[in-house]
Amino acid sequence: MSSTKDKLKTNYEITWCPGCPDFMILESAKKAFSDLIEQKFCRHEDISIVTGIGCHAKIFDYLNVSGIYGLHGRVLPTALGVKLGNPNLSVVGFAGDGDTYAEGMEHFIHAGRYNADMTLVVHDNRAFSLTTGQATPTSQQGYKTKAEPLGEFNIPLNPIKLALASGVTFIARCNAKNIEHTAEILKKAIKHKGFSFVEIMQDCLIFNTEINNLDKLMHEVENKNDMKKAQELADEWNYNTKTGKIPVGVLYETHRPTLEEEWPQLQNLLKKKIGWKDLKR
Ligand SMILES: Cc1ncc(C[n+]2csc(CCOP(=O)(O)OP(=O)(O)O)c2C)c(N)n1
Ligand SMILES: [Mg+2]
Repeated sequence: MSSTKDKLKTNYEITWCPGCPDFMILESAKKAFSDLIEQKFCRHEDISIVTGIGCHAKIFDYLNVSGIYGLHGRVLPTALGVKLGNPNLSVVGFAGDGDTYAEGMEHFIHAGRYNADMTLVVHDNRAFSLTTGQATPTSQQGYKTKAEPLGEFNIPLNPIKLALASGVTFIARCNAKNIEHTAEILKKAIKHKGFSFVEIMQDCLIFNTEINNLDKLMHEVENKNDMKKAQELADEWNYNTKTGKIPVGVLYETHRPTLEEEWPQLQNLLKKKIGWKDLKR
């Protein structure tokens, strides 16, 4: 008999570059989903994923769960549509750094404000990798690409600071290479009631290689409800250097009413349970 985790596999040929940390994120996601199913937090059919377009988005083909393979930059509005259609689902978006912080930036800010009960996982390899490595908002200054042969001039964005400013109620960062830790963080994020954001630091073996292997700078933290501490943690690293300290773990968690709780029609949908059992309450 196959295990819960085996049931999350598909038979598609995996076309990521050999050794890409996307394999590790896939493993973490399978572990997190199977643990949540086994703990009866949700059923296999209650999980719905949405992806963007990019290397990261191929995860859609490799996870045997329902969902929508979306458009570049539009993971969050699509995920929100799924959530509004059936608020009993555990909705998880897998997006790229280009996807989220460039093409989809406006959605990121508003997702924080709305606080719908769903999760965004960003595979942050600090490059538009599928389209051969152009600089994204989290690429370091000086990053030379075919499109920017003189090097990236602009300062990088710090998505953790932006998430804090946008009202995101769960903010975590992890290292793709640490599968166990990433799976634990993903479980916490999915269990969090409200919008959760997981920034996964991911090496790209082909393009922005200069910023790979920052593992030694990383240290694990756990911070809840302390905004000042969260801001200090966000400031520990500016996405521009190979020095400094990079906090990983839950950087901030707080609670405020979700979009579903504020919206009477959604309350009615939740009560109807339309074939799904709401196990969170
Ligand atoms: C609206 C739109 N703009 C641009 C593209 C071209 N495009 C497809 S994938 C991609 C890069 C994706 O980069 P990222 O989101 O960082 O994902 P990665 O490949 O690094 O995982 C781009 C620019 C597109 N498909 N749609
Ligand atoms: Mg990328």
